[in-house]
Amino acid sequence: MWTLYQFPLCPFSRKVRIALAEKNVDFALELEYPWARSDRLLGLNQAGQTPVLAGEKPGPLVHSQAICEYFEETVEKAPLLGSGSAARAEVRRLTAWFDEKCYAEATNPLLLERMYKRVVLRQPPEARTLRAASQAVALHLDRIEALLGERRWLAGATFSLADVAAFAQLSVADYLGGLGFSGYPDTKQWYSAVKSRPSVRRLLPDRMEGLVPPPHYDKLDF
Ligand SMILES: N[C@@H](CCC(=O)N[C@@H](CS)C(=O)NCC(=O)O)C(=O)O
Repeated sequence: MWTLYQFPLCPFSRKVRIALAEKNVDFALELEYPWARSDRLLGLNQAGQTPVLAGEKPGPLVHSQAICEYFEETVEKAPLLGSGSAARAEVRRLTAWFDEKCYAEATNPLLLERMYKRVVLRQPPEARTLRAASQAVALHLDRIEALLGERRWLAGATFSLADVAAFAQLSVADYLGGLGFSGYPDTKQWYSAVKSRPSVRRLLPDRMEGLVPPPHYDKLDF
């Protein structure tokens, strides 16, 4: 059986967990905190990053996009990249947008200030960085609201890896108290639709040790 090395607030591990669950691929979870630099994680991935998927051939598979694309190519059920070159290019563009820009500008600063400083460094968060992260979250919500003005799902008419990647980033911000939907009605409806999927409901009960999410975090009517 596959084992996913991850921690509950790693957005890239969430992306992989949702994609694998959509495709009905079974896997166990093992906890790894990248900052602990464990020999086990470094042995699986020299970069010392999560997620890593191992335990079956051709594992270990490293990097969320490489893992998701491996299963896209090998499991027919629940295609997540869309059909046709143009559709796939759009799914990949938006997936990269959330993986790279949303993570760098919004999720990662929130993780550093509200998770890493609290749980590992035992330091208070910096208000200036939190303000900048919150402005970045709003910019990404603006972008999503605009996309949903034209489409049912982020990349088009069907649920795709772009929705998975966006939800993975935003749900971490949500856990950390950094997400609100005031002024974003279409985004709230989309977030609720993604949250209701069985693949997503499975990961909502997970908790990061030492950090309690807001009460609405795992509720379907939030
Ligand atoms: N692009 C990679 C990013 C993975 C990543 O940045 N993981 C974070 C945890 S959420 C990590 O391991 N950070 C520690 C580090 O970069 O040293 C992917 O999609 O898998």
